Amino acid sequence: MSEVVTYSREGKVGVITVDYPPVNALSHAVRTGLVAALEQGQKDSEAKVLLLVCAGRTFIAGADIREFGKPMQEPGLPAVVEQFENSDKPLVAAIHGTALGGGLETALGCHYRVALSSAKVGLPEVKLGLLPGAGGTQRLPRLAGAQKALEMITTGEFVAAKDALAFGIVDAVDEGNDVKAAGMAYAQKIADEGKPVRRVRDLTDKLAADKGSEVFEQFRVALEKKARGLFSPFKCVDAVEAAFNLPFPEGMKRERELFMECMGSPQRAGLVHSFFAERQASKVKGLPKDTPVRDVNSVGIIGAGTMGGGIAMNFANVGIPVTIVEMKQEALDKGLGIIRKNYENSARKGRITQKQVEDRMALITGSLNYDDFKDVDLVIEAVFENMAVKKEIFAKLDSVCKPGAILASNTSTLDIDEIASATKRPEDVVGMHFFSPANVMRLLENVRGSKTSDEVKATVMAVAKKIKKVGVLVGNCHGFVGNRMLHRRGAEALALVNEGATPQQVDKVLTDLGYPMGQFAMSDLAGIDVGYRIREELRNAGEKVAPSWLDKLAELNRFGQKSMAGVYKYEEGSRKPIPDPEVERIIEDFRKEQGIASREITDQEILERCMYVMVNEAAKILEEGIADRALDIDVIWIYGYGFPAYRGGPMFWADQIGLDVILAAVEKYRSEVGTEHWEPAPLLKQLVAEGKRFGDL
Ligand code: 3H9
Repeated sequence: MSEVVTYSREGKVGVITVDYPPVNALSHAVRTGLVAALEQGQKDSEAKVLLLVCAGRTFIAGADIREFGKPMQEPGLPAVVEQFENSDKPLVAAIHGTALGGGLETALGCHYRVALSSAKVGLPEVKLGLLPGAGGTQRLPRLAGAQKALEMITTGEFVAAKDALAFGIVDAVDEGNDVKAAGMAYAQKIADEGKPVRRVRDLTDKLAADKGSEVFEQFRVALEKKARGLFSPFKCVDAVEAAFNLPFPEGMKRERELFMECMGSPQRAGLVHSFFAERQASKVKGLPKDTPVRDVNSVGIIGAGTMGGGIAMNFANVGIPVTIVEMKQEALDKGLGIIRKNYENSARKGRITQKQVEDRMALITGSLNYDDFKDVDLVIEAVFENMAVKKEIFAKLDSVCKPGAILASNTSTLDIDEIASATKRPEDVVGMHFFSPANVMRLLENVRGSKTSDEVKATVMAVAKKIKKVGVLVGNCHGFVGNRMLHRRGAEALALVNEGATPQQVDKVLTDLGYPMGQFAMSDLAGIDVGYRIREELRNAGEKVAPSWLDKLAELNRFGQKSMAGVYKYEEGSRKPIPDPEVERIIEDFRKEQGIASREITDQEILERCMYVMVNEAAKILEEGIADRALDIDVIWIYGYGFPAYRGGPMFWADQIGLDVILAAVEKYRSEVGTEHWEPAPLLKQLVAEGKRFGDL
């Protein structure tokens, strides 16, 4: 008998229990165990009804993702589910936690389903570049109809138990919290009432109702917009449609073909890498699992600007009280007003209730006095990027905050050690770099200073999880990981335009790669004036900063989206960048002024220069230990800058291109472009010499 799946009998009920932590994934051992336990149940003459239930925190959460990309070992999941459905004895699935992917498909192979009210069900395969491949696309529509099945399968979103009941996916919801008891009670009822087997594959009424419906075409059209560049969502629609057009066995064959197409796609590999990278990033190299974590039950924020306000919302959203300190009442009122407006917008869109708006606002207190930080567990400074100002703030915090309070800076570039030097407790100082808009973007780049204690590092990583962010711990250098790489890409994008490309050509190459926006559209969003001010400050301080056509835009008050004109122009109420001939003229004049002869630039050159320069910089970042692993860099780019998860992050992408190809191009651009940042990273050279990839590090 398998150790991970057991069979036992209680009265008339034969109980099949899966116990395979952490999430009862359908590994080979579980699949084999399920078949063996089912056979035992069939043979057990005392068992009138069979119950499938899981131990631990959840029902089966899906196929074992770790087995993807390896040769499949029999029995495959579709065959296991088929055997369950073929059972002559009624089979009940009792669901708690999450029944996901192959887990829900296994439950759909059972004849009845009961779920705890706290449970959720879903077919999230699409998020891994797949489609449900064990009958989910054929069985779910037979229970829930075309619209619901398409919604669930193309988005991968989970559905709460009570909604699953309304959609016909489960037959009963149990309000208790003991899944075994709920399953036993339901199975007993089936036995007592002598209910027959009820195979989902034989249900036809929902199929008849939706056959030939326009809903499939509508989904395809909507996906063109929503799932730009993605492969599997369209295959999901094809597979669900097959349920309506083909008899069940042929529908299953069609599902299999489409599933295998997805399985072989590079997008599947990228998305599975992203899934594991995200989870791996939370396990910091060199930080023991049992590192003590400090309690963070109250937070202080300095600055009620866009960043400070967004950061405050993250804490209020999870019930943690926040005190925001500003210099002037007017700025404080404005900031609090914006937070309220953001919450009310969410309420209008139905994402939260009006009561939640009030509850969250009640957790946020404004103040003009640093003394109000004296009891808080964590303070996050979110004022503008100026070292002198930050040092002054940290010195004040040092004198006000209680011992053990964590003092964090949201700086996006500045030296954490220098900031920490303004205090007598550098071990409590850390960077917590949120990404704009801070209440939306999932990345939290936590920056360790040279003296930051392990306890503080572990705590800020735990805080990330608590506020539902993806935390990555990185080292201290100018721009840390994300902005240091972005800076290289920005310089290269600018150089490409100087040499003859148009901003829209550069941006299109980046959006074609899958970024939500290009470099110049991003500058317009961030504000052209921001970079201009920084360059001017440097120039005033006597540093040599090359002139740029972006300076000319700023001098013409073309600040970007906020002034309806920047690198692009914008129409009232729209964020869509529109190329502007006026800007082309400004660029052309700039080239003449600088004596630059414009040349034709290919999209391939743009792609290589914008991406390879980042990869080369990332190799230096790894070498310097600023990032611990290539996967940390991937996670930063996916969650902080919208790098397409289906390409697995820039490092995974680079591994697919081939590091030898990238090194050759880096060497070529070093001689052609000549700037210092094209100097090949020694680590890149070493990996190429050893025939290795970033993934091997
Ligand atoms: C599928 O089913 C295909 C079929 O249609 C067809 C087959 C033919 N496999 O997220 P957490 C690990 S595709 C292996 O931190 P949470 C995870 O790596 C699959 N491992 O916890 C982590 O390990 P570690 C469809 C898995 O409570 C640990 O479990 N299913 C799997 O925040 C805890 O995970 C999905 O896509 C897996 N399937 O969230 C579900 N799932 O501790 C994917 C998790 O070593 N999973 N692990 O880092 C999830 O959405 C979340 O993990 C879940 C729990 C909601 C279950």
